[in-house]
Amino acid sequence: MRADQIRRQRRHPRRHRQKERGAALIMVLLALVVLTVFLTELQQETSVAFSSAISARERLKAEYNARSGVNLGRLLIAAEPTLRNNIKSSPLALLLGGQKVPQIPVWNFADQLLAPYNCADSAADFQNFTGVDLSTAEAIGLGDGGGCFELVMVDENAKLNVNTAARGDVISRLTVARQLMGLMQPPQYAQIFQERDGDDQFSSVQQVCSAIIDWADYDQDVEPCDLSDQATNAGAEDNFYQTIGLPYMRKNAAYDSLEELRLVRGMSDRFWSTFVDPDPRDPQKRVLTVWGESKLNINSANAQTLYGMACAYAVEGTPMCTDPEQAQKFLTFVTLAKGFTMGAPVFNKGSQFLAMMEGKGSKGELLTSQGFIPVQFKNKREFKNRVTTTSKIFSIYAAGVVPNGKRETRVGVHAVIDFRNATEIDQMNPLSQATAQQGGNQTGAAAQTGGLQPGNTESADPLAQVQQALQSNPGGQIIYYRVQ
Ligand SMILES: [Ca+2]
Repeated sequence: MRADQIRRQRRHPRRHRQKERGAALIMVLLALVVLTVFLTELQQETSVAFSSAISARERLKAEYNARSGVNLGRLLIAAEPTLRNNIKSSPLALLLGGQKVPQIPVWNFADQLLAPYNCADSAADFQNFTGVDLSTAEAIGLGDGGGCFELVMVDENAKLNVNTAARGDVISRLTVARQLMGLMQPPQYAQIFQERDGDDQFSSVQQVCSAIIDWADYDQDVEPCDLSDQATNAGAEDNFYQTIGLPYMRKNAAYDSLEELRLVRGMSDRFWSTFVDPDPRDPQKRVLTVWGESKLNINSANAQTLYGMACAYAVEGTPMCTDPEQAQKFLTFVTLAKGFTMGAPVFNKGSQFLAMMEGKGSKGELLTSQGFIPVQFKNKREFKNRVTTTSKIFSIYAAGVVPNGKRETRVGVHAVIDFRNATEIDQMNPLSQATAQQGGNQTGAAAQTGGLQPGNTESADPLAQVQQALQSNPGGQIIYYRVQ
């Protein structure tokens, strides 16, 4: 250091020290700024991760609540034959047709009947409504705070099944053609077929009917949807879908889902809301299905489906199928009657429905007293072959709901269950039946409902074991499953 510098330092020692102190302050401030930014970032990231973890947890909970709903719904259907057997020996049987009690539509009351297994709120409602004391029942519901499930069960046999066309035989195709024409041909719907469809094309009733059938049947021949006796072979299927520039072709195989119908020629929003699914929030109102059997359940079908079915087999020029006023009379009568009977089965067999439509019997008289002109049928035997009073395929729409503060997480599950090959609970393992009889109650049968076998199988008769192995799930088979 030079002498004059030392001298200057000695003269102003404080100024030098002050300079150094300022630098430290700036460095501390800088560090604070960096730390604050870092912390804010960290906090934001953590809270985002936390909320997404919470919502994933809630979604999972909701999905499992919905799954519980589906399984309980399956159990309810599986328990229906047991309920029916009990009713047979009660005074109620006289009201429902003596020893031939038709299938009880338990599925219409699924939400109410399964309330004790739902969340605490629903269980409390059930308790207040029925007077049943649930306080002694332990751990049967979803409890408090775990969320609830909402359940709607729909009978797929109550809808007209377009997949019948995929069976490959002429009679099945003709059946679908009849039913579709019965549904769409009445004059009140003519306007729909004069408008442009979803593909900006025009399609007549016959063309739409053919398109729906040709999509599902495996062959390459056009189904003419011509129900007159002079019907002739209409030739090969055209290449409509390619011609109008769509990136797909006719499938020539069964529909996998109802939504697939949207791809078929002639579909428009108006068509959909008139003939397929009038109210997406209420699946009971749906008219068509892809999962049912080829038989329609006349007890659970809605008014419009019954109308289509009756017109499919009525003689040409029937007033109900050509006069909108007559059609309205029928629709109103059926809707009112359904409200009045609260879903209880009305018919024991198809012939009773035919008699009513022909104006015979007490129901027929009631219908004609409303100014309804009786219907004449072309082929009664075929009609009877196409209707049933027992349903085997059901849709379960279950929604799991989990509340969290002001938010609510909701997950929907749509499952279609086929009970055609399901073993009835009463026919399950003969060993457990014997135990149930000894106990004099149904606890043995109830223990079976989960499809589980009792633990002590070692001492069982080998024949019974083989039978056990061959038994199918009493809860039916899932043929369609979709989480929404
Ligand atoms: Ca085809």
